[in-house]
Amino acid sequence: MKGPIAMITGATSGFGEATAKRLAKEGWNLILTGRRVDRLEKLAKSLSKKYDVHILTQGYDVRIEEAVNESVASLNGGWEKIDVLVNNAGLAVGRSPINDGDADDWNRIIDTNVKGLLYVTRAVSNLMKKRKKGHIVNIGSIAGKEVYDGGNVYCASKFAVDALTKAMRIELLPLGIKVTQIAPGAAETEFSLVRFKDDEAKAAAVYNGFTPLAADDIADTVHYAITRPKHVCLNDIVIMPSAQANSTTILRDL
Ligand code: NDP
Ligand code: 8X3
Repeated sequence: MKGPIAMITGATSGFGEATAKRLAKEGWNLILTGRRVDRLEKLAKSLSKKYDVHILTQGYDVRIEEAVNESVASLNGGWEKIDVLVNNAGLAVGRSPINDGDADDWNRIIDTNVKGLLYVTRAVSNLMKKRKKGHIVNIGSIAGKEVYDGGNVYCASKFAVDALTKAMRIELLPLGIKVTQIAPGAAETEFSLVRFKDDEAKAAAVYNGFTPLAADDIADTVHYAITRPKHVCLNDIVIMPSAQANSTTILRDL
């Protein structure tokens, strides 16, 4: 296989899908993961037809520790030589205040955004350790920098990603692994549809009256971060729509 290898979690939609498209265009071979296998296969087929790269798909739920371990352990024939891991799979579910919170929503958020990221990171960093090189990019959020009303558990999960990124940077340093966090503000993907449980009107209202980030903006940022020289690591990138000053301040033209 010529060209580097990137593994992207959550490549069926949004940032993950856009990053897959961007990296394939730049000559990266890709391991694409997510639960919706039909989407993974369709994407893999179209990218390998369009570009001279190899694409491997692995359908699993990052919340299932054994599934993550088995999928990563099954990589062979060169696929185990992962250069870049993009820990992107994640979600928010609900916007209720804590006193009205649904424990199922809380579990989905924490199990995916925190524990899933840990399972994938442990498995892949041990592959990178063997080659004494690698780069892990964690997709955090502005929600992991500032708390907002109704953000509670999602914010806590992204604050955890922020803390884990810092911990990884210390602990994976001797293994030759660089660690970057990209923390975006509002971006129009399937994120709000998932958060509002398929309520399209509520999801669309999030982006009313301003231009949010697009998934391609994040793909561009991932590509920039992973193509810096060996001696340079971008530790933490906060990327916002120009109309958004912080978690709660958005200039809307309504
Ligand atoms: P999307 O909903 O469009 O994409 C989320 C991706 O995560 C999908 O590919 C989905 O795949 C995957 N995913 C979710 N749960 C699981 C799971 N249990 N196992 C495996 N894969 C899973 O949203 P975004 O692209 O916007 O979100 C990507 C990341 O960016 C998330 O971590 C999100 O928190 C973060 N983020 C989003 C922002 C935004 O405003 N959009 C801003 C800041 C950060 P599938 O359902 O097929 O499993
Ligand atoms: C997603 C952005 O502001 O909806 O991480 O939490 S926000």
